[in-house]
Amino acid sequence: MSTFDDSQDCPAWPEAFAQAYREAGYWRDETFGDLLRGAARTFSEREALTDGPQRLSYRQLDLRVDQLAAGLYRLGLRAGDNVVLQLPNSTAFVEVCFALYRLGVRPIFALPAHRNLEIGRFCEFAQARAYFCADRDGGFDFRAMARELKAGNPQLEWVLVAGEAEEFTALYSLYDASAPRAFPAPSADAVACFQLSGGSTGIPKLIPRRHHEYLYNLRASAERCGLSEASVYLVALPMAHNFPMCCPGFIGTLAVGGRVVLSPSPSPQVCFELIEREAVTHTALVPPLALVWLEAAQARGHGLASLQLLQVGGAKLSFEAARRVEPVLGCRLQQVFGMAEGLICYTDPEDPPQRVLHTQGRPLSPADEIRVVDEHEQPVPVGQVGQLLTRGPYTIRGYYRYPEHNAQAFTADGFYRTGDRVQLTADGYLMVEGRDKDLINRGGEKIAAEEVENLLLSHPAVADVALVAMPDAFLGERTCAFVIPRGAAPRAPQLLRHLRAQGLAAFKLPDRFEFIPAFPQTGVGKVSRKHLREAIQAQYFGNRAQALEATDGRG
Ligand code: OOB
Repeated sequence: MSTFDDSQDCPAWPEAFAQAYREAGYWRDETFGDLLRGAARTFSEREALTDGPQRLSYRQLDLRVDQLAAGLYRLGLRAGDNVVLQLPNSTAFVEVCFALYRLGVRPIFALPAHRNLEIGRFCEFAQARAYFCADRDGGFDFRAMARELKAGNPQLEWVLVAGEAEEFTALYSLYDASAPRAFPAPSADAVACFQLSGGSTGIPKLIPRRHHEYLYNLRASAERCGLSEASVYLVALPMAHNFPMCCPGFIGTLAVGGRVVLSPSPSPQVCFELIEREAVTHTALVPPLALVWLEAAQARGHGLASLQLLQVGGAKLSFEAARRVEPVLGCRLQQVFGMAEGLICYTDPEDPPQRVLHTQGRPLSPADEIRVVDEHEQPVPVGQVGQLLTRGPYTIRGYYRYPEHNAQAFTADGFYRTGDRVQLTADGYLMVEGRDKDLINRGGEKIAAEEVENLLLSHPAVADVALVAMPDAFLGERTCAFVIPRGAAPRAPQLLRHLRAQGLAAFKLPDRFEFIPAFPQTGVGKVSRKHLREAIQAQYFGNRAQALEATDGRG
């Protein structure tokens, strides 16, 4: 067993908790590598993965993962190394992911939308030794970006490309069929991978997920969602995200011997055809996509016969949309309120409509501890709204290499301050009512206001800026940047060009700019984001007088 020590950089659970979670059977002595090996033994010739015309059985997948792990080992990757993985939904993603797990090499799961700025920060912060990317995807050439990344990151030794590699290393050239190899296996309590936290201000908040706890997360989720060997799970969202990966996601499906169908796009045009052709039973979406699917199904006049359960989460699903899922798509709805840091809440497929339509579910584990607290962190009575704190067998105790932030993000006794405002019902279900943290949730994609503000501030024509959420019927929230110009007001396209030039992911570009002479202030002289939000809301709904009043600088 590998003895790589990660306890310095990745805060772990205190021993008493670890022991209790092991004794209760939540944590087992199992790694992701073991999961696939076990599944290959049990489900051998059953189909594990469907990716367009390519179909792989459990046995084939396991073998290819071994071959790739051997090639990556020969290349020089070792247990405890960090790498950045940015691949579209594809067989390559699954194979790279499990090959790394077998070696104890730790992938940082970047999203396909991330660009130079984000990827560069991950590489630098985690001292990544390798970057895995596609050749091109969605009209973007990842090799061109990799060139820039390499120039800025001397520790980045390898760029591994799925597809046409140009001067880099082709992933397919690494599959080593010569002889099976044994590697020192990582231990079950080692860090398996890093998920990303919604917001970052410059220092990425990497979420260390360990083999045993993340496996508990996905196995318990598979059970809660009723997955079995007969299930067919469609990966419509980007598979790097915690939701389609482990809640229960594609790995939860593989754990129970089901079949995973990969979609290159979440659009109904692509997904409906796949669902019908492959008899898909389960899938997961964010609310804006659920709306698009509802429209598309309504337009064609019938639902999706094979689909049993549609999971929707990542942002709040409106009651109006929730209500339409069952009649229009012909499947059950499951609301999912989760976070990459850990806690996941699900409504149950058998719950009465009252719960499925109005709540965001109840925690996955009987060992999940929930506190709903006021501004002094005192518990509020049931039925009142407060901030959600949580602790449990799959909720992290700290971010990677970020002690200053951990001191704020976690209580002294290890509860994670989620920043979400919730209300707990008498029967233990949560209703998400809003948010304390300075994060904008654009249809499930999270944007840290401060990150975008800092980049805008580096433009010479920007004296000050505040990014706030504006309500949006489709995405839930969009972003509006209130800018105090320096001299003559710049034009929005100039500022967008400035942001793009710095390599910011497109989903973080402000949807709207407002130029104002001064910010409204709070009682103590801070920028009143509340007033700005109200101003843009009023303006959006046509009440210009009120908007101007709120932004005239006196607030
Ligand atoms: C999921 O994970 P993240 O890490 O991208 O974002 C977590 C945050 C939560 O703290 C909350 O603010 C928001 O996203 N959120 C929801 C929600 N689900 C997540 N807000 C309202 N209603 C919901 N149903 O987004 C995630 C992780 C695992 C499963 C599902 C989603």
